[in-house]
Amino acid sequence: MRRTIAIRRRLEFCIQFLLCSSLFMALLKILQYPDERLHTIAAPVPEVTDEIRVLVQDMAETMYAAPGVGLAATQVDVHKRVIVIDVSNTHDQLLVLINPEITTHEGESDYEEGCLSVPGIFGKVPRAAQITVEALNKDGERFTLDADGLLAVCIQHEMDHLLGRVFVEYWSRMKQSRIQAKFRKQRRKVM
Ligand code: K1U
Ligand code: ZN
Repeated sequence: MRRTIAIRRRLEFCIQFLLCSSLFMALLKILQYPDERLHTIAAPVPEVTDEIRVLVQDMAETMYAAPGVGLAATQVDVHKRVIVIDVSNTHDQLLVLINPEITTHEGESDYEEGCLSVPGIFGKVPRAAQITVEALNKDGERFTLDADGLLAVCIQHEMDHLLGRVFVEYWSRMKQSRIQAKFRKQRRKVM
């Protein structure tokens, strides 16, 4: 009997914990191409406030849940220069870039890219292979990062989002029209 009560209490604790953590977890809606709002140019963040830190937290949770390796604020309909990235397999290397600027770039890279706003579409885009980026972290401190490989490509992809540019827009008009038609058809089916 005592064992049953103990198990019940433990179960109640677990349910309460799950309820509380989901109450504080905010998964944001990711805009889907060809949504016009993806073409909005994001504004610089004048000051890294608690409101920005909440946005960063929500964006990180949304990115991990998607799952993805990056997310720009533009994709969640917030038009501020904020990016989250984690290219690690362990999901414990969150990189926050606020007001990012690329200061140097070198070489050429042709990674296969994906986008949470254009699900199921993958392809190459011309990108620099190595970059140096300057940004603010979530505490408002300025830092400089040298990046290559997937991280460099991901930073460039997310910075394009902040400029209202989606990766498929590097491709031919015909290819873009086909992708747009596919997504419009999918949306009609859902509605
Ligand atoms: O911006 C986005 O929509 C996120 C995008 C970032 C990106 C990926 C690859 C090259 C350039 C930019 C994604 O995360 S797409 C999903 C993805 O790549 C992925 C998903 C699960 C595990 C590993 C990767
Ligand atoms: Zn994207």
